[in-house]
Amino acid sequence: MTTYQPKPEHKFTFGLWTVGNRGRDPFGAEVRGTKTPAELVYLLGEVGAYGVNFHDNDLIPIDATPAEAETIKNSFRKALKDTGLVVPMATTNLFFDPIFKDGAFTSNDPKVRAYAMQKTMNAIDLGAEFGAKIYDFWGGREGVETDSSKNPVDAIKRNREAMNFFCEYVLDKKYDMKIVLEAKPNEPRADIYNATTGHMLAFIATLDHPEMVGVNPELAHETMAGLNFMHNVAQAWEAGKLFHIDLNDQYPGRYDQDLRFGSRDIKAAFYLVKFLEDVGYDGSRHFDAHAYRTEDFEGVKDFARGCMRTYLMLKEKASQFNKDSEIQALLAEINAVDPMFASVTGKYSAEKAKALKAMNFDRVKIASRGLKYERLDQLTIDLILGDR
Ligand code: GCO
Ligand code: MN
Ligand code: MN
Repeated sequence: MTTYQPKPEHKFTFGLWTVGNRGRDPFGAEVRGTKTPAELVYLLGEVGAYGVNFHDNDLIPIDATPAEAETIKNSFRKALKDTGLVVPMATTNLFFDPIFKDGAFTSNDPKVRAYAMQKTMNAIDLGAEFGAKIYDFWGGREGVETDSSKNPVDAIKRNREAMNFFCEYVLDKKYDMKIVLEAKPNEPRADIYNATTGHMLAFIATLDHPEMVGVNPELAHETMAGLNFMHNVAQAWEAGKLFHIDLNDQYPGRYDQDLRFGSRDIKAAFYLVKFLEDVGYDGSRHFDAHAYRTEDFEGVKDFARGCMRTYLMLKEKASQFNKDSEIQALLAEINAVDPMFASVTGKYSAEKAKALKAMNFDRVKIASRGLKYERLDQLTIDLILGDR
């Protein structure tokens, strides 16, 4: 246990809604009691987390009076001070209250859209008050059950108008804050707009302040859509848009499971951690998951510790992979550079095109070479399972 001790530099964060999750599901009631935000901060301090994130209403109930809100904020602030935890990210709950049953910014009702804007501005203020530098938008209700009800182009335009409005609001208020967009294909709506991280990247390019907006890819969400999460993260990173990440685990083709990080597909988790560590991603590693419904609050701590421990074990495996001479020799062979082709590829020129067209390729001979990926993959498995 001691070797894989989480430290602030690892930037492990949890949401109040994750460790505070009471285990309710569509078929059963809560199995755990309620803890106050301050109590959850102490719990996170005990397990060694770096930060805590919240939705406006995780901290302050939607119908709290200003005086009640002050009292809650004061005990939360004290808990942060006592534990040294920080608040790197905040977000708005735009899905729980019945008013959002047909969406928030994409609702067909202008009153609902205006209320969602007002609620979000107040929530941005609350996030800024606690030092959040990342503001997350997960549009869980921004979708439909029936396409008779809404034009998807209108939905895109409404979403865009809202995001442009909030960028200007953040600039106007001079908050040191970036916005992240979190995609999910479905659940709770039958279909959610901007269903994947790739959609979000394309959408961001159409905003008035694209430089202020990045993505918050979530492992479970992309896996629900049957996609390779690490590839999507890599594309976001390459585009300079990986500002945040939601880690958990998930079986493909199922409802949203929010399993403990690394508990389902350990190999996919390995490639993901290796990617994040190799490129030097320095944002939060946010675990957007929750403990099994079988657990009490001791089990919640086991869950939280497990997420971080698995991440750190995989981080060590990733560095072992990078130092493994047999694996590296294979990679060097696979990636060997041939100077003969370097001169005719790359950026286009008429001369290169001419030279390339004149070349002779022994197609059959080139294709007959075995690539040793079976050996490479088994070495990776050996390493993950501890036999290297
Ligand atoms: C989900 C989402 C949420 C968001 C959270 C922050 O599937 O429920 O992942 O947990 O991340 O609401 O916006
Ligand atoms: Mn999720
Ligand atoms: Mn999430």
